[in-house]
This record gives sequence, structure tokens and C-alpha cells, in this order.
Amino acid sequence: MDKKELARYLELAKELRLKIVDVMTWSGGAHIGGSLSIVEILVMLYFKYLNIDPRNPKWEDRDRFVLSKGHAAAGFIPALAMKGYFPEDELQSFNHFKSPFAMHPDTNKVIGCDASAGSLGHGLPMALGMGLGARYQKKGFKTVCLMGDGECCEGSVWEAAMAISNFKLTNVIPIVDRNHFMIDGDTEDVMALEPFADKWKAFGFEVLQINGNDIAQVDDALSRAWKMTVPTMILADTVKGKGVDFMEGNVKWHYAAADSELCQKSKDSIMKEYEEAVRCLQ
Ligand SMILES: Cc1ncc(C[n+]2csc(CCOP(=O)(O)OP(=O)(O)O)c2C)c(N)n1
Repeated sequence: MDKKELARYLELAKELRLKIVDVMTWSGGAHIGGSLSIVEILVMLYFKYLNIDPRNPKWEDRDRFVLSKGHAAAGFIPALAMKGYFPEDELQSFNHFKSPFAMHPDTNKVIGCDASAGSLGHGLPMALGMGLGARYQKKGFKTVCLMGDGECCEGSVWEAAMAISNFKLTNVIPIVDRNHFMIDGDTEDVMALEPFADKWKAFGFEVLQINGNDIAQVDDALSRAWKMTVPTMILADTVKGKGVDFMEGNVKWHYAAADSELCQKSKDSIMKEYEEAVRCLQ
């Protein structure tokens, strides 16, 4: 990826982070930590890889995206707005009475959302069904499923993984946001996942292990996964709360509300990190 392209994605990631902080403020509270950790993945999917058309959201041949860690709707729904599925100013209603946008995404209400989620562990089974459906209908679309690492405590994740491997599905791409924390602590203290990559390998996957907050690495992994001829998953090492210095790696920010002062402080931190990243590019 050349510098110009990287600069564009860095800017989109910065914009998305600023919107996530706005949503946290307007909504009265949001799952901020796990929304900020997936920003680079969402940007690369929505602005480079997914073959989608915001003017035709139900297009049969579109690639599908399942946000299995549905609590990160505060990251996902602003990404849909930035892509043009609905006007960005509608985000101000997030989590308000009668708004289509709630703490978890609803496919019947959010334009561009392919699957409702919120109850963890259900996204990969749905993605498996979409992948089998595509094969049955002889369609070429991909289904990407983004899960949390804490979410992988759910047995249904592994049942779906076993089936994807069994059916040799290469049109379903699981991604795990390995931000090392779940709701109440470090994954290794609450329910150890390691050796995590080996578990996925034992289930028959080729594992692409990357820094999921590094745009170039996310780009490389997605481009490889898109072309793979064996079941492949992306294990994306990320930082919970990424971009807001006082939230980074601190489980206290799994869910939070913000007043205008906290909103501004968060945005200042995002801008500082972004300007530093741009300086490093030059
Ligand atoms: C089946 C189910 N159990 C519990 C919850 C409550 N819950 C919401 S977020 C969360 C933590 C999930 O951890 P992880 O997947 O690592 O999310 P992240 O750290 O990326 O936000 C839990 C337990 C839920 N949404 N669904």
C-alpha cells in the first residue's frame, strides 16, 4: 500500500473514532472499548474489501458482514453511515426511543446490517449458513464475521468453526478481535484462551496473526484471506480502547457514558494519535 492510500485510511479511521466518541456521548453510554479496537478492521472492510452498494443494500450478490460482537454497534453503525447507507446526522438518535440504532444492531431496522447480533456466540453460526447458502446457490460472495475474543468462550463459536472446516468453506472469513479483555477482566484471568491460534489451527484453519490496529497488516491479511483455498481466519491483535490514551488497555472502559468534557478529552487524544501517525508517514 502506498503512502497516499495509507493516509486516506488513517483519516477514515480517525473520522470513525471521532464518531464513536460522539455516539457514546449522544446515546448516554456505549461499549466504547470494543468499538475503538475494531476501527481499522471496519475501515478496511467497508472502504476496500466488501463488495457492497449502499444504494442497493439488499443486493443478492453483495458480500456479507456479520458483527457477531454486536455490542460494538457504536463502532459498526457509524461506519455504515460513513459508507453512505444513511445520513450521518441520524446517528444523533443512537439509543433513543424509536431510533433504528440501539446498543446492538437489528437487521430489520439498520440499513446495511446483514445480521442482528448482541447475544454473543451466534454470528459465526449465521455466517456459516450464509457461506453454505452461497455455495448452494452458486454465488461468489464472501461473508466476514467479526467476533470478540471473550466471545470465543461460547461453545457455538467452536461448533461453527468445526463445520466451516468440515465443509471446507473458504467464502466465510472469521476474524477475532483479540483485544485481550472481556467484560470483567483479562481473558487469561477470566477464561484462558491461549494457546488461541493453536486452537483455531486444531479446528482446521489457516491462521493469519496480525496487529489489527495496523492498517497495512489488516490490508495484507484481508487480501490473503480473500484468495485462500483453505478455511482461513484472522486473529487480529488489538488494543481495547485504541486511540483514546486513557482508555487503552483498561477494562474499565468496556462500557461508558460521556459528558461534553469527556467527549472533548477523548477527541483530543484521538487527534493527537492521528497527527502523530501522519507525521510518521512523512
Ligand atoms: C451470550 C451473552 N452473554 C453475555 C453477554 C454480555 N456481554 C456483553 S459484552 C461482553 C464481553 C465480551 O467480551 P469480548 O467478546 O472480548 O468483547 P470486547 O472486549 O471486544 O468488547 C459480555 C459478556 C452477551 N452480550 N451475550
